[in-house]
Order: sequence, then C-alpha cells, then structure tokens
Amino acid sequence: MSTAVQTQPNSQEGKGRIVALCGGVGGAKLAFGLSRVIGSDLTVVVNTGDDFEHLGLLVSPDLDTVLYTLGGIANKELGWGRADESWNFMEALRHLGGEAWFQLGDRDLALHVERTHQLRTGVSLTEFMAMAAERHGIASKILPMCDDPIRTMLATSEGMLPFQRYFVERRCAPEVNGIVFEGAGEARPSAQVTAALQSPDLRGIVICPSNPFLSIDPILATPGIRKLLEGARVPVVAVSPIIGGAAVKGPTVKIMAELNVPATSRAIAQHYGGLLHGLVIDEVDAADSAGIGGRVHAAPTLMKSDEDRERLAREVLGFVDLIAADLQTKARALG
Ligand code: FO1
Repeated sequence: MSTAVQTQPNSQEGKGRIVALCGGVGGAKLAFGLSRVIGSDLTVVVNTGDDFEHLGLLVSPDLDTVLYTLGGIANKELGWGRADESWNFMEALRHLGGEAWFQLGDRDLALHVERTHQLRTGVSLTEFMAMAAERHGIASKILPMCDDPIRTMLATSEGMLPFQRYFVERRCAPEVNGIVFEGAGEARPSAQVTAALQSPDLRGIVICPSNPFLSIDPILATPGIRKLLEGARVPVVAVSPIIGGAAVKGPTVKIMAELNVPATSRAIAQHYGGLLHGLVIDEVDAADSAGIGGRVHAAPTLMKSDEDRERLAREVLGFVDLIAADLQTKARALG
C-alpha cells in the first residue's frame, strides 16, 4: 500500500508553513524537494485546469503527478503516471476499438475509478486527495486549487481545444493564440486553500517552475487566490522554468513564442507582475539578473536527481527567509 518517502531529519521543519503553487512534472520535482526538507510544513496547491472526464472517469493529471512524485512512485521516464505500471486495460480497450489516445495504466486506473466513485457519493476532490496522500504515506498536504471545475481551454489555429486534446492528442502542435479558464467565474474558493494562504504561521509562498501560462495562471484565476497572494505579508518567490532560453520539458517556450513573449526569466518575472518579492533563476542565466528587477537569486535549477530537488528546495527556502528578514526590517523602520 504505502510507499512512504522518508522525510529526512532536518533543521528546516518547524520554521512555519510553506504554500507551493504547482502544475505537473517540473513543479512536482520542486514540491518533492520541499516535502523532503519540510515534510508536514508544506502545502502544495495544484492546478486542476488540466482535469477532464475521460471514459466516464475524472482524471486529474497534475494532482496525480504530485501525488505519485511525493509518494515516491512516479514514472520518471514518462513524466506522468506510476512506475512499475502495466497496460492490460489499454490493450483490451484498443481491442474493443475504444479511445486510446490517452493512456491509463492499470494501477493508475484504480485512482481514477475510486476518485470518480467517491466524488459521485458526495466526497470533495480535496477530501479524496487528502485520503490518497495519507494512503501513500505523504506528510505534506496536497490540495486541488479548487473543488469546482475550472477547465483550461486553448484558442488555437484548429479552434478551441480542451487542454488534454491540445496537449496529448494533438501533441501541442496547433498554434496557441489565447487561453481561457472556463468556469473560473462561477467557481467557489476552496476553504482549505484559503486557510493555507492565510495561515498565521505562513513562512512563504513558492511558485514552482511550472508553465506560467498553462499551470500557474489557472491557479491564479481561481477566485480568491490572486488577492491572497497580493495581500501576503510573507515572501512570494517564483522559480523560473526557463533555463538558457529553453524550458526543461513541455511546450512553455513554444507557447511563449506564439503569445509573443520572449523566452527569458525576465519575461517570467513580468508575467507574474506585482505578485513576486523574488525570482530564482538558473545560474546559467545569472548575467540577466540585473535586468529582471526586484530580488533575484541564481542557483542550479535543473533537477535531474532527488538530491538536485532537495538542494534547490533548500536554496528556495533560504531565499524566502532572506526576503522575510528584509520585509521585517522594512516593517520595523516604518514603525
Ligand atoms: N501525457 C501524455 O503525453 N500521454 C498520455 O497518454 C498521458 C496519460 C496520462 C494519464 C494520467 C495522468 O495523470 C497523466 C497523463 N498524461 C499523459 C500527462 C498529462 O496529461 C500532462 O502531462 C499534464 O496534464 C500536463 O501537466
């Protein structure tokens, strides 16, 4: 059952809570590092704009990537799904001529079936993910950005496409000229996300190196969240997903080009506008730091191993604490 990730003894726990905003693969790597360093002091707020109904099941790809990554059972080769997966269901589905463009592994399928079943009986997505995280031995909290449906839709050269049709079926080939978060207007804020961002012992807010347009913007479009970040009295720090003009994985740079945004960390900082107290950029881009404005910290941001993830997490936490000290000094000076 549980494949618990060992939380290492460390000196970082107990300094207050960190809320991390996160999408799938890249973001989950930093969330893993943070969970190793601060364990139960971490709350990960995850994008659900990629969620969709497939074969009658609710699939929540980013939540599941975070769940599997923090649980130590992620499929590192694919970047999604579980390690040690088997594909009997897909084989049988193909044989029947069913929709096979979206792959569901046998073990992964159990999560979608059980989630769909529980949600139909009135359990919320937040409650379901708390149960799943506990079953996987995860000490950190994993919260969906919202319990109401908010769905990322892309305006493309092939018309309006739901996220997974664009991303998986069309392999990000269509040109993107706009992004809409359907349902954001009617969605109700999640009490658990609001409480996490208003926690009296909040140490800082970290925006993980996820795609700002596809993974973080849906979170910021969720009612209440942007306002809470704007009003935060703790440092808000982002880690840039751009390294030397490229993204580690996925369509970030392609979409930035299509939206006429240069593939630079400066553009990432501008995209997040007034929300940030600081930006972590890769050390290969250190020369660009002067042009970014605000506080910038250069560090190795490529996370190939679990040790890389933990090291970056420690760098980010150190940066958060440095900014917090500055904010306190400024507050004292103002009386
Ligand atoms: N990504 C793919 O490229 N192909 C797939 O067949 C696929 C299946 C899949 C199943 C479950 C799941 O949780 C994720 C899955 N993903 C797949 C990844 C996912 O759709 C995207 O990587 C994220 O939505 C982007 O963050």
